Amino acid sequence: MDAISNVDETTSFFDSAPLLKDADNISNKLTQFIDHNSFLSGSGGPRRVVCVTSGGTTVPLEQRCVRYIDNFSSGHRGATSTEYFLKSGYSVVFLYRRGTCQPYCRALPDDPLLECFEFTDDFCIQVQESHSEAVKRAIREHHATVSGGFLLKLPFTTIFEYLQILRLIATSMKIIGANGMFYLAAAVSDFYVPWESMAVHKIQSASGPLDMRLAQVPKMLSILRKEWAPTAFYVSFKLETDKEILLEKADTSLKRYKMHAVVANELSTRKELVILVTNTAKVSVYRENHNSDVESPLIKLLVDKHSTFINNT
Ligand code: 9Z3
Repeated sequence: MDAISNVDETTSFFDSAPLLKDADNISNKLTQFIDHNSFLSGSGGPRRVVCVTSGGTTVPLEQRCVRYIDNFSSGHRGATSTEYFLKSGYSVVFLYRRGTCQPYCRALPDDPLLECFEFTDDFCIQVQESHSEAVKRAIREHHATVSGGFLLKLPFTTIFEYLQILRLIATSMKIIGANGMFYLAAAVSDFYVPWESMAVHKIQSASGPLDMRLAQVPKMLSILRKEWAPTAFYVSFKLETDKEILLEKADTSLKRYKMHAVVANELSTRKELVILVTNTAKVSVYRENHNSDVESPLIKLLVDKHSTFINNT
C-alpha cells in the first residue's frame, strides 16, 4: 500500500470512530505523568518511559454491542514485561485490555478477593496465611510504583479505543524523544467493521446466515513510527502459529515499519522462547527454568539496545 492511501485510510478510521469517552481525562493524566517523569533522572540520564501495550483488541459487530470478534492475548506478556521495565528503572504507561492480567498480580489466584481473604467475624476480614506473602508483595510493589508516579494504567476494549488512546500516548511521549520506548505486545485486530456501516441494534438471527465484509485496519504502526512519535525506540511483536513463516514475517515487519526490534513468538511456546530480530542479528531468548520468566532476559536485552540507541541519537 502506498503512503498516501495509508494516511487517507487512517484519517477516515479516526474520523468515523466513535468518540473516545474520557479523552480529556486521559490526556490530562498523560500530560501529568510525562511532566512528572521528565524531571526525574534514571541510570545515567533522564528517566526513560516505555508504553507497554497488552491484551487483545475487540471488533464490535453492533454499535450497541452484543457480539464482537476478539484477538487472543491473556495480557501475561504485557503485565510481566511491565514489572521488569519498572525494575530496570523505567516508568511505564500500561495500555491494557480491561479484564486481562495486571502487573504484580501474577502470583495471585484467579479470584483474589474471594480466594485470598476470609472473615472470622463480621468485623474482621483477613488474608489467609497461604496467600499472605503474595498479597503483601502485590500491594506493596503496586502501591510503590503508582504513588511514585512511575506507572500509569489506561484500559481499552475495542480497536477504536485502543488506537485513539495509543495516539494520545504517542503525542504526549513525543517530547521525551529517544528516551521513550514503545513495546507493542497487544494483539491488534487486522480487520474491523467501520462504525458507519455497523448495525445499530443486535443483529437478528431470524434474518438467516450472517454475511459481512470487514475492512482492513489501517497500518497504524507505520503512522505511529513516522508521524506520532518518530524519535522513540520501537519494539513490536510478531505472533504466528506456523514456525516456518515466523522469522520471515518478523523480518518483513522490521523492515516495513522500520522497527528497532521485533520479538517473534510462536503461540504454543511463547512463555519459554522468543526470538529477538534486529537489523544485525536474530537472537533466541529462553527462560532460565520453569519458575522464571522469558521476559527477564528479554527486557535486559532491550534495555541495552535502547541505551545504545540513546547514545547514538
Ligand atoms: C504477541 O505476540 C504477544 O507476545 C502475545 C502474548 C499476544 C502472544 P499473552 O498475552 O500472549 O501473554 O497471552 N503480541 C502481538 C500479537 C500481534 O497481533 N501481532 C501482530 C502480528 O503478529 C502485529 S501488531 O501481525
